[in-house]
Amino acid sequence: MAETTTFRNATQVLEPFKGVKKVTIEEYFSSGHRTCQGCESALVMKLMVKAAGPRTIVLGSTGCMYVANTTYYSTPWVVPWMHTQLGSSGSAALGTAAGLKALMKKGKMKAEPINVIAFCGDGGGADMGLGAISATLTHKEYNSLILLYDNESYANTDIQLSGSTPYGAHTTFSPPGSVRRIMHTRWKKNTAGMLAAGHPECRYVATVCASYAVEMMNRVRKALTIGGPTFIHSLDPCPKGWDYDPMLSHELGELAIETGIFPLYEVEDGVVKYYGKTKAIVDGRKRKPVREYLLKQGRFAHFIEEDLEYFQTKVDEMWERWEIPGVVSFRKKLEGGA
Ligand SMILES: Cc1ncc(C[n+]2csc(CCOP(=O)(O)OP(=O)(O)O)c2C)c(N)n1
Ligand code: SF4
Ligand SMILES: [Mg+2]
Repeated sequence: MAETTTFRNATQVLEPFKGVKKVTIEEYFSSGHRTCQGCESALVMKLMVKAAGPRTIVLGSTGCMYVANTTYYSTPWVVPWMHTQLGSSGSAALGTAAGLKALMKKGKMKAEPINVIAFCGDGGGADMGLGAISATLTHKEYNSLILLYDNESYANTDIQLSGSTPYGAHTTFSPPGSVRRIMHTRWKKNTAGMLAAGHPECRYVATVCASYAVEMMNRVRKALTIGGPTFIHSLDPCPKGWDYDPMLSHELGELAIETGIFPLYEVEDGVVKYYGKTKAIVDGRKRKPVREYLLKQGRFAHFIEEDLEYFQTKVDEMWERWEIPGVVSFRKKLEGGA
């Protein structure tokens, strides 16, 4: 069989949606799941696969988006889907992309571009599966998207803290006590920045939030169109783990961006581009105080004034002292100082 462009890394051409009215109506993640009311990660699944379209294979590592989406004999996935082990989203993406390419090359299946998306949670991606994701991002000959849905805990096993859990949050591994109030003292891992900086041949890394649905879907479309392995990090409010009324999910996503806690950006061929409300901040709009975001969530209910101030100082540092604000955490030298 003659070689076609498919074997040279052809991808589907997925033009960006030009506004919400242009978004396609078909759903590929529909009813049949049992995630919590207000679960943003479920919305991320729905938008992710809506953006990708029907010629897509979804692979998902263990976590809420596996367990709550696969009740016996019931599934919300309209496209082919497979579960993979907790730390394996990277390996599953690479293996599937390579397998498809080999089958098409041997003429065992029709040669056409098929999207391969592997998702993982923060536990499965930012912690346990980081090595496999890193390996996949170096294999530029295979097209795949790894999407990390970050609900900031190991949620499925009852909200244990992960490397992505914010400073001071109350989780089952960090309950505030009367002797020690703040049990989790580490700052959140900068996963997207780390993966972008560490994989110079990966053509596309982006951060997204489903509170900005069209912008989010367009980043998924770009990641699938550009070619090679790509990575998207999505911040997902989780009513159960973050302890808030489910009706606040959308608002909390917005506040995470408006306070500057979770910057929205894309790194395309090594060039950083901020977008949405984050771009407005970079262009001079004042960031909202972090307390507006933190105090809406029960996981920070034990915070006293000094904790809020510490959190604010750390976010200020991200914007004022990081070499690339909100993206790369190398510190700029202070004028006249160290
Ligand atoms: C190797 C391995 N260790 C532990 C588990 C138990 N386990 C299942 S889901 C899960 C939590 C995963 O957290 P995350 O990736 O953040 O996804 P979430 O549950 O938050 O959606 C854990 C620890 C497992 N399935 N496999
Ligand atoms: S625990 Fe959080 S991530 Fe898991 S299903 Fe519920 S809201 Fe979604
Ligand atoms: Mg998680």
